[in-house]
Amino acid sequence: MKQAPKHPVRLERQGNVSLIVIENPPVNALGAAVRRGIAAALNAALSNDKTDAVVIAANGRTFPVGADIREFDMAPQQPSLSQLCSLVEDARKPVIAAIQGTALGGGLELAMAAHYRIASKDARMGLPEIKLGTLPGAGGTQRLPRLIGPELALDMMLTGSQVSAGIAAEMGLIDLVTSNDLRAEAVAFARSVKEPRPTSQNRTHLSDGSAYMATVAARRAQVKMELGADALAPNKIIDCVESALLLPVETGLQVERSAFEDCIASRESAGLRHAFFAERAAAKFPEAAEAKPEPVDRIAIVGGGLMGSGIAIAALQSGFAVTLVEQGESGVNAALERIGAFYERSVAKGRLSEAQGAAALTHLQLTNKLDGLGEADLIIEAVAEDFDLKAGILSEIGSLAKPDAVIATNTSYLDLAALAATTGRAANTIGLHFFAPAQSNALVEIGVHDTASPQAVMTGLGFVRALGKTAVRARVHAGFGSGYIGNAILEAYRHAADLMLEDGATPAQIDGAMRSFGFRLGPYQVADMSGLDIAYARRKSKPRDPEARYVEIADKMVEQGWLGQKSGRGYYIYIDGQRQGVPNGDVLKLIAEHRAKLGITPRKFTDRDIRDRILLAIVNAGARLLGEGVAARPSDIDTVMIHGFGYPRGRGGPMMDADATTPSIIASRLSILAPEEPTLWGAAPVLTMLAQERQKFADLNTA
Ligand code: 3H9
Repeated sequence: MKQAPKHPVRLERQGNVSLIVIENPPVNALGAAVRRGIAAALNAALSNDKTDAVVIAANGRTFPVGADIREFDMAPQQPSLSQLCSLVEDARKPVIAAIQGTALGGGLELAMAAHYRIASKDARMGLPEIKLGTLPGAGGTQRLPRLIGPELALDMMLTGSQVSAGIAAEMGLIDLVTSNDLRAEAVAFARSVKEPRPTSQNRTHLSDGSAYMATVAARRAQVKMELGADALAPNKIIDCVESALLLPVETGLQVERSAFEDCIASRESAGLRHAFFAERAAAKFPEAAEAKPEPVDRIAIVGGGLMGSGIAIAALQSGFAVTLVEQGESGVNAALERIGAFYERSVAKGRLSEAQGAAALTHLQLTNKLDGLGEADLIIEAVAEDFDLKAGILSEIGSLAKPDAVIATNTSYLDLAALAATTGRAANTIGLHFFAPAQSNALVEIGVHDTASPQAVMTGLGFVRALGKTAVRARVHAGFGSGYIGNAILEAYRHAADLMLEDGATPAQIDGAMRSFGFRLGPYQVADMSGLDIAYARRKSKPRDPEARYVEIADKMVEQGWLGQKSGRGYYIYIDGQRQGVPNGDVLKLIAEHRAKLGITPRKFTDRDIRDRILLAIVNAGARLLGEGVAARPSDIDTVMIHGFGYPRGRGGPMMDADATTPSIIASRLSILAPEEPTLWGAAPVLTMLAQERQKFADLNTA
């Protein structure tokens, strides 16, 4: 974020109304200088005899979106946001908040402390603190239930979701919604009100104490059941809302303050805040200094399999016109069926109206001819992972695309630079590595090879962001690892798991250990879901590392036709097409025979051993990617793992976890394991360097 301006708050006058105008781009976060500025301006306005009312407004795209999150780890500075809100509420002249954009967190709390609220028609508001592992700490838990009642207040705070100005007005949160000039309307409104109206004195929703307590009790039971009694922020939010009824407001604010501090001090909040900034750092590509994204309206996708269809759906959902090219009539029909099924499911589940589903499909053009490619601004090749096949298609795309079109390949492990060369316009060609299922997975790695132009890279980035997905830049150069960040880490993860499988653990035990760590699924559940044949084909197409221990269990399973969910049988058995499997006894037999053949006496791994080994493997692979320059920052690896693989967000990602353990302890644990399998456990040079220098991965992060 840019340096805060020196004077981020101005006091203006329009006749008998004083305007406190906040200007702290880009999002008017309420940092210390802003809080001091608002307090000083308020005092000045209140002591000015010519002022009868005060409007708090903001310049730029939005009313404040909250406290400045970066200050949470710093020493507190006066006035706190809570103190500032009390100052506003206690003002003896009416204070009106004029809201545009998104009033979030502390921004909405400031507005709730004002006596009246007026909002632009397209404004939105919410209290998203729970997404950062904390709660509204500037009076929000005390004022919101007073304004809209406990039920709706708990809904907003426990989900962190936003409501529109119109809905907020219906709830009683907003006094007036306007389509006219907000500032002028706020000044007129200020002139029309005579008295302050402190929110803390509003008892409308507190009068029926037993109904209030029944709501609180029901929510407490629900949170306990769904999230557990030790889910910190949700349970504390409920405690605070209960205090709003039971305690005088000053005491309620103290309860809230201490709950907020407990939450901020938690590991989970630190992880969630790290993840927030990591995502934003990942969006900063060095190419931005040299180029801007070109507009993309029409895209074409060549290959309508699972991946190509998923990309098409993601693009249609974001309003792009899509041409999808498949082979022959049967290919076209299969792709149409796949995409149609998605829209049918979405309509059936109420996510889309029938009209929306039908409208999206009107932007889809399915064809078995490549000649429509000439109109596309961006062409994505998404055919099977076979170099010759991809090279052939890419060279055709290169000859048909318009001169300034960007060409992308969805390859995940083939040589990106070599594929780019086949188009005859390597500079315009990049990698767009979507993760399955592409319609819903939030991550896309942008593959940048040596000769890719900044223009093409930035256009790819613009497209990914327009899909609402998180982009991470991967510097893909020949000869290094698997190319992309996600694949390299997944390989190390799976290798660590497979070694334990061969040496004594069971698939269910490994999966269970990783679920208890916070992954939604363990590695063997994921393998069953993705299809064992896909990884098999990849293994067979790649040269083997003669130094590495090769675990043949998965190959033997594929050779028996056990392909995972799609064949009803993999590491688990799926009875009657069910998604939840039961352990496959035949696999356990196969593993036992395999161990006996190799002369391996099975040994015990505790869940902790399993988690430790897998995390060590992930962190070491991450450190290697940093050394090779594939990943630019440790936080990019965290972002890939959270979005691409479901690493628990509250932990902030593996590199943040590694910092909590410290790189030197990680390096010494690796040195103990290294003799077992040097290719996996040999410490990456970056890790060794950090351990020697007593540094952390965070020291390598750049904004
Ligand atoms: C809170 O309020 C606690 C209080 O209850 C109690 C206090 C005592 N602080 O996302 P973008 C930066 S907790 C600091 O790319 P968009 C962001 O890092 C807070 N910085 O834009 C980025 O910087 P850079 C509750 C912030 O248009 C730049 O602004 N509020 C903050 O895609 C642009 O952000 C929230 O949790 C912040 N609060 O989305 C809201 N917010 O340019 C968090 C943003 O250097 N923010 N930045 O990369 C958001 O959800 C999105 O940023 C928002 C805009 C929707 C506002």
